[in-house]
Amino acid sequence: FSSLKISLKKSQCLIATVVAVILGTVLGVLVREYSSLSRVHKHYFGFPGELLMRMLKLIVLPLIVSSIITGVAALNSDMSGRIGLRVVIYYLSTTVIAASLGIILVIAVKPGVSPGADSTHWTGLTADISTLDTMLDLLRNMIPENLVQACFEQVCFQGIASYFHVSFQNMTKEDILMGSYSDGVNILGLIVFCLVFGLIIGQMGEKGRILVEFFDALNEATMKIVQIIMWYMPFGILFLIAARILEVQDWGIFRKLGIFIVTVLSGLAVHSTILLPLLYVAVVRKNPFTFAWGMAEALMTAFVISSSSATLPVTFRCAEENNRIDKRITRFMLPVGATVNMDGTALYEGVAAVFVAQLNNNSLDIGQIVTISLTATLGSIGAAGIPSAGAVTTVLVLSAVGLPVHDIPLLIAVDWLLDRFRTMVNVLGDAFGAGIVQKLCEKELVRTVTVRELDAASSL
Ligand code: DAS
Repeated sequence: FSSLKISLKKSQCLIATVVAVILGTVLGVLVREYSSLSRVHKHYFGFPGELLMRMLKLIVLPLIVSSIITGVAALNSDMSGRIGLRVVIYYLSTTVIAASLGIILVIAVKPGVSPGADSTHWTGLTADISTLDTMLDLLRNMIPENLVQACFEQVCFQGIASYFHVSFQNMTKEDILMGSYSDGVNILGLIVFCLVFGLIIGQMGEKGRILVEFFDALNEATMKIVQIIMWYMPFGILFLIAARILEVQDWGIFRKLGIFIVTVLSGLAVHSTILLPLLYVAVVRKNPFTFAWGMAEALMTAFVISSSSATLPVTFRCAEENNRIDKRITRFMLPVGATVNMDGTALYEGVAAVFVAQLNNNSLDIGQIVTISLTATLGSIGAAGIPSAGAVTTVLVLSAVGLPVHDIPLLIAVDWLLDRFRTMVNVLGDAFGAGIVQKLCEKELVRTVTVRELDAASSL
């Protein structure tokens, strides 16, 4: 019933978002074609959308910090280290594969490149000095000197600066590589810190409990704020789209957006119908499509409500009743997976970042491509299992490589559709993961049962 209630609420959100995109488009075209408004007045159209972008940027940091720490701290709660290690290896490997697949596809398809334009959008594997600096910068920024200053002053400021005052084109490549680019990458330091911090407090037992509960509460409060932002989103989107249409110099943007959607959906299809099933067959030696069919109800729920977390009750039931997965695996993996294992989101963020670079004629070197795949992976870990979380953390990926965020409204305009498919793939990845880890940990599970039975017997 709770999923149904959320479905109805989600449908209201969905309808409002689609109506906002349509109205924003109509408003933008009408003002652009038939009004004598001056450029200054047209600029005010963007103000409600500007507020939405500031809200999204504001919520990125608390969302990532609380989501990662809460999700990772649970990794050590009641599962042996060996099982937890396999879970982490599965989560990270499938998410990196998804992000890499998305980047390969978007570089091949080039949805953001105008016809006939120079399509060499990345400088290939030449490890010149700037690429080496980029890689060193990447490692250096994983250990920021001052966490608070590194994130609030540079990531937020950098994002807002590039959105509102310093347009991307005005920056020189040196700025991007050595200045704002390296500033933007500091978010990686925050995410790495949260991963380590979450693992440590998860192992501290009673002493760490107060911290785990604090970040759990922070995560819940943050998700409630995101829900509020989601209700404002249609209003903000309407004016964002209208303002973006007023700025559009090249109507080919809609053709590019269409190709972007096809690129994302193709990547999600390849990942969910080829890569994940192959991994499942390789380990479990059973028919992956029978397994996926057993998850059908959860996948449909995920499509309708666009939230991995809200789908959890259905995911549990499908995994345990239809696919016979051990409760000790599902109770641990599915809630954590819904928070930190998001293959669909990682793939989307990789595609979206390169798409924005193509739209702005920005050439990416191998260091920035690696940064995008890494940040898309880490950003998906930080995205919560709620509607449009992936759109929020895409801001993070763009900031990490110094890309402008003024194209986010275009991505948000189609997010109501892409989010559904991303969420389906996220839920499917979590379910396949539970099946695979169960197979890999058969011995531990049997041994745990035996030990538990022995304890029970001896206590009689
Ligand atoms: N809607 C998110 C989820 O619940 C996915 C996303 O926004 O990318 O998994």
